[in-house]
Amino acid sequence: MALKLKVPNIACDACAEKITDAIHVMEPDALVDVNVQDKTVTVKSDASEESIKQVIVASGYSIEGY
Ligand SMILES: [Cu+2]
Repeated sequence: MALKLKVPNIACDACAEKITDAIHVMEPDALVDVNVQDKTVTVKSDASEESIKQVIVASGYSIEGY
């Protein structure tokens, strides 16, 4: 499943790294692409959409429309 999320409070590469690491703790095989410019997170994994969103929120970020 590929999921593209808008995460408005991504500000820099450290944010991208933090989100990527958090997702990988839950789902080591997930393909995570964070675009700092566009403030988007694209995730390809077998994890549910809900669980990925929860990991991002638990890391201190907000998801548009969630
Ligand atoms: Cu940052």
